[in-house]
Amino acid sequence: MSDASPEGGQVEDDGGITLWHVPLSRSMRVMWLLNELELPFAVKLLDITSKQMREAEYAAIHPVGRAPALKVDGTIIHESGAMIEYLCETRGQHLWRAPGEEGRLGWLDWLHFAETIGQHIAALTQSHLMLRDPATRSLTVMKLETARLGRTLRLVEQTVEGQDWLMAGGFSGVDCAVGWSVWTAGRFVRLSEPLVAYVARCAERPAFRASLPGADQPVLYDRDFYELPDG
Ligand SMILES: N[C@@H](CCC(=O)N[C@@H](CS)C(=O)NCC(=O)O)C(=O)O
Repeated sequence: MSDASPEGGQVEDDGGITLWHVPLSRSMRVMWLLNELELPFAVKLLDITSKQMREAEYAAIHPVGRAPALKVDGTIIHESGAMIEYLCETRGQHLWRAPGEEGRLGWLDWLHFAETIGQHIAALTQSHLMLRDPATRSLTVMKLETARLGRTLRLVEQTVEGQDWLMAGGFSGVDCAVGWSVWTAGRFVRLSEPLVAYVARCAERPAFRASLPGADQPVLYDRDFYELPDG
């Protein structure tokens, strides 16, 4: 489905879809949805552990140096939630809730709630992975962010206790957004039983599996679980 290329960089507008992607990061949300929709797309792999995302070539795509970036319909966009909404709106209406349609407000709420979870994941990723010298980490902040991440998951938990997917009507685009967040949160907090079951349902989907990194790809996370340091 995807045409993976090892480096980020400017692409000509050939009318196709291109995803700039850090394997396992938020860009996986978008890759998962593209795979659910069986859309052809090109992938530009980025290595978050190198300086690549700060260099001029990628700055031409994403001046802030983050992932994902998506070129679609001749425009490059920079927010995974916007990518999910636009792809559903233009190419996957069965996974969307259009304005005026039943469930619209709930769908929109979940799409953005994915980032409420995501901000705590980002803080913990920074502490556990990016700050390599333990002396630069704050245990207080790490504990606080872990507790706050766990708390955000309660909203998902109380929903997926009673139904398989976030929307009562079945799997939709917001499961790609929130599902990635819950799956990744599980690297930092112990997930409750309903959340483990929800993540397992997500991970069983062929499109999810097709979005996992290949063996040789640089990945954001190299452990299944990051314990809080003692103290
Ligand atoms: N809200 C943005 C967040 C993008 C973002 O911060 N992505 C992370 C990877 S998950 C990143 O690029 N981090 C690199 C950095 O912060 O320098 C989205 O969902 O697209």
